[in-house]
Amino acid sequence: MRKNRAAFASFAALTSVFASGPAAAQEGLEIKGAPVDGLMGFQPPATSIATDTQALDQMVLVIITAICALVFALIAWVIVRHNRRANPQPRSFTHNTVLEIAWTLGPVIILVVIGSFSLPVLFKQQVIPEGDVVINVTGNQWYWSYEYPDEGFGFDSYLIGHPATLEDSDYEAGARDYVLNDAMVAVLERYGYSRDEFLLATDNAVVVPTGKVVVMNLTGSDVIHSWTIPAFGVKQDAVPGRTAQLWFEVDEGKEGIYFGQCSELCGKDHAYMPITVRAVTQEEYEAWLKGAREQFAEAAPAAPALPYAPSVPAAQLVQVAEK
Ligand SMILES: [Cu+2]
Repeated sequence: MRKNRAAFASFAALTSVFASGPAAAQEGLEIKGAPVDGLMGFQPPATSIATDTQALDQMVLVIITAICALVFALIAWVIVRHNRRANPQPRSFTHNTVLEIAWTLGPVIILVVIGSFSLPVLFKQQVIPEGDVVINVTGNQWYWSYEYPDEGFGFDSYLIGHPATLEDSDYEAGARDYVLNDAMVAVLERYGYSRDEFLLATDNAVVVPTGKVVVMNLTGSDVIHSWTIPAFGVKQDAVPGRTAQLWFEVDEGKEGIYFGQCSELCGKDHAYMPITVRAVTQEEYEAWLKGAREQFAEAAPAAPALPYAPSVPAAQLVQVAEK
């Protein structure tokens, strides 16, 4: 009986995958950065940082595969040729200068080769360029707050399914906090998403222009959170009392919706504070800014009133760092 039910559940899951068809578009934007059932590996890269880190991963994978093959071959050779039966009288030497130099130099050369490729990628990630767009990000238990300090507005971003995103009529229709049911699917659709995006989609998305350098200043208001978009190749802890930075530039032509999730265990609703980024063209970005300035003007500043909240433009932060 139990087996039947499991089989039915997996069949139902399978048919729902086929029935849902292509990812739902939101305002003409395709969902490009999201996990896909049954796939392995990285999400398609949308920034040069993600392209570089994925290439580095491929290169290191080739190297470690070769090393493992060599070590397994040596072990097999020892087992077959030097066991007690095949080699009853082993020789008794303990040192071999040539061999010892080889197994010291070999790994050193391999590490230098890997380092010569990995360090430039690391510096590219960690040396923060000047941003065309600066966004202040604050992790809260359990939602994200965003500020566009140069534009003078900010907003909070909640998982669709969080009480803040549900109306009385949704509850009357059967919606329950954080539970995916038919009523919740209706809520997702109201926000322009489908059931596939449950636990990924948020009410307000971070909007960034493609082909522009985006610099984020991150902090936490309560505990450590971590901001990431896998397709961008960025992940940065948001630590209370500190301001950390990350940067990315979404490739032109890669306009779309990208998802990430808080990646530092931050409490009981850690699983319910996803990240949604909408990468749009410069023109669409400017149009969004115009509407957002009005939409979010009334709202209180998103960042909490703490002395370390990064409510200052990046330029000032750089000045502080230089002093
Ligand atoms: Cu968190």
